[in-house]
Amino acid sequence: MTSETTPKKSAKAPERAPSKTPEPTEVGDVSYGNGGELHQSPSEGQVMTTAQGVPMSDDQNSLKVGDRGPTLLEDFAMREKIFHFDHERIPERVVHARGYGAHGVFECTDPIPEITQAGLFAEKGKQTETFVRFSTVAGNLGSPDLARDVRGFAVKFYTDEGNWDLVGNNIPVFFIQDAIKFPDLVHSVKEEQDKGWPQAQSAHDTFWDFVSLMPEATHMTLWQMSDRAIPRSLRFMQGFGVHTFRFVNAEGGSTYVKFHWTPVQGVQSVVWNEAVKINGADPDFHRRDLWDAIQSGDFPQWDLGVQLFDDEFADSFDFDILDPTKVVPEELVPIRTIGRMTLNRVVDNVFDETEQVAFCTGNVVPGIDFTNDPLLQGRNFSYLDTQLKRLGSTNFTQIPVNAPRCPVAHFQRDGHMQMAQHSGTANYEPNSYAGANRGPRADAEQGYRTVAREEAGPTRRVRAESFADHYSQARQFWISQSEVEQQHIIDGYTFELGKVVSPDIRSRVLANLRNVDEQLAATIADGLGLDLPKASKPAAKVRTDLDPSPKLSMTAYLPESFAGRKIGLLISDGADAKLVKAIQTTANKAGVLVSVVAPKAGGAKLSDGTLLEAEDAIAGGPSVLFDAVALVPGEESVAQLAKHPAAKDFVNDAFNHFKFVAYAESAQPLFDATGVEPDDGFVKVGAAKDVTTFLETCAALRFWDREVFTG
Ligand code: HDE
Repeated sequence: MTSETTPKKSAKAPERAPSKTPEPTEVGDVSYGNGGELHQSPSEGQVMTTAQGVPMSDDQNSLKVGDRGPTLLEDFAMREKIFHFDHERIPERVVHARGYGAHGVFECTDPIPEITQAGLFAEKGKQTETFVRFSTVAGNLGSPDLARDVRGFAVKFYTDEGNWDLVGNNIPVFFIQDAIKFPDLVHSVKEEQDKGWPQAQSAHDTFWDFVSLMPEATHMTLWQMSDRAIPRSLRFMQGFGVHTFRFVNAEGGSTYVKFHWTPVQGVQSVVWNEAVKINGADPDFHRRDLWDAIQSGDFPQWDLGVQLFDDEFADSFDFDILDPTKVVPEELVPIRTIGRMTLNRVVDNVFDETEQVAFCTGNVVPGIDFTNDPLLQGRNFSYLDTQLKRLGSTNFTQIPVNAPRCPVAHFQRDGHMQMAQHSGTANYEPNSYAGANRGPRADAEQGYRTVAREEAGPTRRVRAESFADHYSQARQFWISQSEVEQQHIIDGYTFELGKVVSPDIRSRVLANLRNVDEQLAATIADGLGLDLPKASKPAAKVRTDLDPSPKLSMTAYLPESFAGRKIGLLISDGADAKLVKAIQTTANKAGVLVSVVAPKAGGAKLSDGTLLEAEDAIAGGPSVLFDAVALVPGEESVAQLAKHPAAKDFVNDAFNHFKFVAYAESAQPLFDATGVEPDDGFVKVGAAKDVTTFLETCAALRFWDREVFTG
C-alpha cells in the first residue's frame, strides 16, 4: 500500500437528496467490501440472492420433504438467513444508546491559520464533510426522546488530514471532575440494579444519592434541572466541547480553546408537563423532527465558535481551566465564530451509519491537541475501548461512516472482519520493496505533533486544590437565569426529589443547594413539604461576587422569527375555508409548517365544500406536538368538537404550556368547554394580516406571562 493514491471522493458538501448509490469511499488504494461497492440496494428486476450470491428460487417456503415436512437442515438458504438474523443486534452503547444521526458539511467562515494549523480552519470557504450524532445519555436504545437528560452532540469532521471527532454535549459542564468516577455516575443514573427501573430518568434515589455525595456535580445538576435538558428539537440546542482543548499553529505555538455550537435556529425547549406528554404521543419526536426538517430542505445550521485564551488568562481566571465542571464566561472571553455547519442529508440506513459510527475523543488532527483535563484524558482511553466492544473488531475504522475521506497508509493488518485487500509483500516499515522512500513512512514535518508540554511532579492520586470550589459557578448560573427559567429549575428539582424515597438523600441535595442560593433551596424544600436541613460545608469559600452571565440564559438565543416551527391547526366540518387557506399560505411563506388536525383522520369539509385532509386525528395530534396552535372549527360542528376530550386537551395543554394561540370567532365554545380565557397570548384571526401578526407574536416562542411562581 502506498500513500500516493489520491482519494476519488474529496470533502465536498453532500447532496441534499439521499443518493442511492454514492461513490464508493476509497481509503488509500483500498476499497472495502462488496467488490468495491460500499452501498447495496437491490434494484428493480434483480434476482434475490443468498449472501454468497447464489440466486434464490423461493423466499417464502423452507425446504421440506413432501408438502408437510419435515424441514431439512440441508436448506442452506434458510439457515444462512436465520443465522444472520440471530446475530443482527450488537451491544448498544453503554451510555448515549439512543441517538440520531445526519450528514452535513462544515464551512470555514473566519480562518485562523495563525492560531491552528488544522486544515479545516485554514481558508475562508473551505468545506469539510461531517457526520453528527445527537443522543440522550441514560436511556436505552428504545427509550423516549424527551427524557430529562443531557444531550450528546458528537461531530465527526472528515478532514483532509484525518478524522477529527468533537464529542460534546448540549450542556457546557459535566457532573464529575475525574474519569475514574464515570462508571459510578452512570451506574447511579441507569436503572437501579435490583429493580430494573426507572428507564431513561434521573428521578430516582441512586442518582440523587450519588450526586448529593459528590458536590462537584451541583453545577451540572442545575443545568440538568433546567429546560436545557428537555429541548424542543435537536435543531434548537447549543453544543459544547466541554473540556479546554488546544489549538496548535505551524510553529508549535499553542492556544487554549473551548468549542461552542450555536444553532442558527435559536435555542428552544419544552416545559416538563409537555415533555411527559410528548413521550407518550410521539416517543420519536426528536428524530422525526430532524428527519422531517432535512427532508423538506429546511437544513439546520450551527455556528462553530471558539473561546481562545492563553496561560496568562488561565492563571488569572478564578477557576481551573482543566476543571470540566466550570465554564469560561463569555463576558471574560468572547466567542469568535469561525465556521458554520449545515446538516443536509439523512442517513440511508440507521444501523449502518448512526449505530456503527464510532466517535473517539482521541481522534484529533494536526492543529488540535488535548489538555490535562483528567476527564478528557480518561475519555481518550474509553472511547477506543468501547468501540471494540460494540463493533467487535479493531477494523471498525473501515466501516464507511468511520472511514477517513483522505488516504490512509499504514501497516495495521488482519483482525476480525478485515475488509481491505492489502497487496504486495511488505507489511512492515522500513522496507525496501517500496523503493528509495522505504515507505510509507512517518514525516516529522507533515505528521501530527503533540505540543511539547513540560510536565513534572510526584505521582499521586489527588484532586487539585484548584478544583475545590463546587458552588460559585453553580450560583452564577442560577442568578443568570430569567425568572421563568428559575421557576422551571425549582419545578425540576421538586419533581425529581419528589420521586426520591429516602428522606436523607433529599435532605443532602437541599443541604448542598443552600450553598448555591438560600431561596432556591427553601422553595424546593417548601414544594416537597420538608424542613430545610443545615447547609453542607463547602470545600472552598463560595464566591457571591460573581456577576450574572447573560449568555447562560436561553433567553439570549431567541430566534429572529418563527421560521422552522410548526403550527397545529385544529379544524372541524364547516371551518372557514378562506381563513384556513390564509393560515396555510401565510405561514408557509414565513417558513412555518402547518399541520392540520381534525376530529377524523380523513380530514374535514371546509365552508366552501372542499375536503381538507388532516395529518392527524385529534387523539393522534395533541397540541404538545406543535410550537403554537390555531383553532378554526366550523360554526355548526364546534359544539360537538367541544365535547371531545382530546379537543379539550388540545386547547388546555396549549394554554398550560404557554403557547401562542390563534383563534377564529367560531372557537368560543372550545373556551367555554375548557374554561380557558384568552389572554394576550391569544390572537384573534379573521384575515391574512391577522395571521402575519400572529406569526410575529410567535417569534417570542412562548407566552410566559401565564407562569405561576412559587419562589
Ligand atoms: Fe462520553 N462516552 N464519556 N462523555 N460520550 C461515550 O462511547 C465516557 C463525557 C459523549 O453519539 C461512550 O461510543 C467517559 C463527557 C457523547 O456515539 C463511552 C467519560 C462528554 C457520546 C463514553 C465520558 C461526553 C459519548 C459510549 C468520563 C461531553 C456519544 C459509547 C471520563 C463532553 C457518542 C461510545 C455517539 C459516548 C465514555 C464523559 C459525551 C463509554 C469514560 C464529559 C456525545 O466511551
